[in-house]
Amino acid sequence: MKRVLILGIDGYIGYSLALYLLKQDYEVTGLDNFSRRALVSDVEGFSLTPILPISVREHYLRSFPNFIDSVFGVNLDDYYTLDSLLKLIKPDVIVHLAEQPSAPYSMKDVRASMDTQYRNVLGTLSLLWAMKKNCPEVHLVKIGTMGEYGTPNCDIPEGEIPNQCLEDRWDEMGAIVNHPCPMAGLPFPKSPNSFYHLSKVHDTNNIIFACKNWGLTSTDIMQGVVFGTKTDYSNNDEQELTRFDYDEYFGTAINRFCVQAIIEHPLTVYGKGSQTRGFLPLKDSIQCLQIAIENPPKAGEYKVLNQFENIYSINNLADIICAEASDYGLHVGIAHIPNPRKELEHHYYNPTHEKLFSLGYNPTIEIREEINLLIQSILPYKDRVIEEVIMPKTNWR
Ligand code: USQ
Repeated sequence: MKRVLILGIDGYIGYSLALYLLKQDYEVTGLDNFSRRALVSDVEGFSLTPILPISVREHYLRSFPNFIDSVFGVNLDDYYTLDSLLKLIKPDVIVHLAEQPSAPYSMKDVRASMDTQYRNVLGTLSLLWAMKKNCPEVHLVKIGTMGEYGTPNCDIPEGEIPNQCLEDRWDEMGAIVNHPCPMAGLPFPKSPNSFYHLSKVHDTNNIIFACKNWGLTSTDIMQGVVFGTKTDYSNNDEQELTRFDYDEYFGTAINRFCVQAIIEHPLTVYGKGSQTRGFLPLKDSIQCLQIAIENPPKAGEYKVLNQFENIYSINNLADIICAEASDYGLHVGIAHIPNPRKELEHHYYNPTHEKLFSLGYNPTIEIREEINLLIQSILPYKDRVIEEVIMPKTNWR
């Protein structure tokens, strides 16, 4: 089984992925600096699900015989620690989830936007140098975002840029003699809407450069908005609960709406609500990450996968959530509030997402059922909701 290093193992997706892989006999090592816990508490948010202290989580992870090690309290820009870790662990795959994940947080103020770009761009750069030195052959699975593309008035492609470091591409003086022809559409012009999404574009450019110049190999996953609490291998034990944020900064649309629904708070649809995005349940996100781990690109190649189940408008989702909440006797309304973000509300949106399907992605088609189960799974935590963090306060304009 593969040896996987998960950067960001304490996060929403990182912890779920770790348990999922451990239950399938992968060898897992994790790194985390607990920044997600710290940032959420900085904005006075709170995970709806009671997540355990890190010492207890670590103890649980170590109860799996295939959990190799954890490196906690370390930032990715700590190049020397990363260097020693890669030397020691010798992973087959590195899944990089160790970034500041919130677009609204990155638009909060100068400190938050600098913090976002510092952590994300420089952390990833430090990782690329450490990989070049210690393990240039390792497959880097990097979580990017569909938001890198923005909402352009044209179709959004997937594809790969082939290895550009092969010997026959260069003459003895180092000049390019045989330029590979990237698949049409890549690199694709990006038009992101926040400093967070921009940080991911900067990451992408740095990764493409590292593949082109040093022959690193990477799958860059452009992921849609994730929702839900469980994977196919989750049980109901408290040690297995992943975090579930619903505040303005770290909660995402469906998760926020479901928390609002369980306290019968009107759903906070921003603006007209016709903005459209790609969404996928947490269990699909984890399934797709495993597919990415098991299907590396060719050595030296940079590959893009657009990872989402389907596209939905915010209005569409709000209607589904109101209807599903009524199954639990909840009466939920919809409040169109002034959009705090600067984003197109009516727009063309047609991203390709065929590659994961062709590699065996078996999607959760029934979004209504999934949302129904999500509401059911968070209802027991209703009394933990802090209402004050629901309404948005950050104006992106
Ligand atoms: N929205 C509302 N009401 C809310 C929250 C959000 O109408 O209470 C709308 C927003 O205006 C936006 C859409 O929902 O049009 C999505 O917003 P979001 O907060 O769910 O997601 P976003 O800020 O785009 O970012 C999230 C994650 C990020 C990930 C990204 C995937 O925080 O880590 O990269 O989803 S994507 O959006 O596809 O780029």
